Amino acid sequence: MLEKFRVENCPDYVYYIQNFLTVEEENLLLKSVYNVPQTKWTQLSRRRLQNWGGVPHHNGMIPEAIPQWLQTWIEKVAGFQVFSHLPNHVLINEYKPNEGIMPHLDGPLYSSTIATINLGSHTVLNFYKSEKRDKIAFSLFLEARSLLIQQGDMYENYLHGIDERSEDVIDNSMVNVHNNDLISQSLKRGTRVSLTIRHVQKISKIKIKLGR
Ligand SMILES: O=C(O)CCC(=O)C(=O)O
Repeated sequence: MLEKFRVENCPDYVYYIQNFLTVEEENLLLKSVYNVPQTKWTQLSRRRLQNWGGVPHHNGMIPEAIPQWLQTWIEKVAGFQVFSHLPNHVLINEYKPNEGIMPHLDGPLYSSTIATINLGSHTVLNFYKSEKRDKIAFSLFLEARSLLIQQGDMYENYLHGIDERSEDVIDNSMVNVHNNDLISQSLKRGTRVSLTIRHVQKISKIKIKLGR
């Protein structure tokens, strides 16, 4: 089912689905993301985030109930049958223009499949070979309303990061761009919200219920 969305010219496996959400679904989801108590946000120096399902930890994540507005999207993505375990965690990141994330590996806290729902603005996700961290190996152009799925070699062996920029010039290093009209265009970034859906492998026995 996913094969037609497979991105070539990069390591196995990357799937990219444009317009995975409608504009209405995107607006509804953004409304839910911003309709949480301020205390749910963790402010970092170059972005802010929300953890849902618990806070992943090497000693085991203490699981928390995931609200229905997110569970619905977990189930839609899991419908592609790419996960060996149903995801139990969603990390929501918000990036303003000029914000980004340093190249990193997600590592063994998670099972090796990640799904990312992209809302609000495009961005460019850069990939680096673990042994050559100073040079971009290739990039992906992520449009608002798209879904990205990464697994296997991509997950295990390539760092990913987002440069702190206010605009991106589209070029051929972005291996999922097939529309030649986009090449050389300079696109201004808006506020982007990403939902990273994953399975945290180690769970603590303690349970916390929402609404208590
Ligand atoms: O926003 C994204 O797409 C990347 C997020 C990410 O790499 C992370 O939170 O570990």
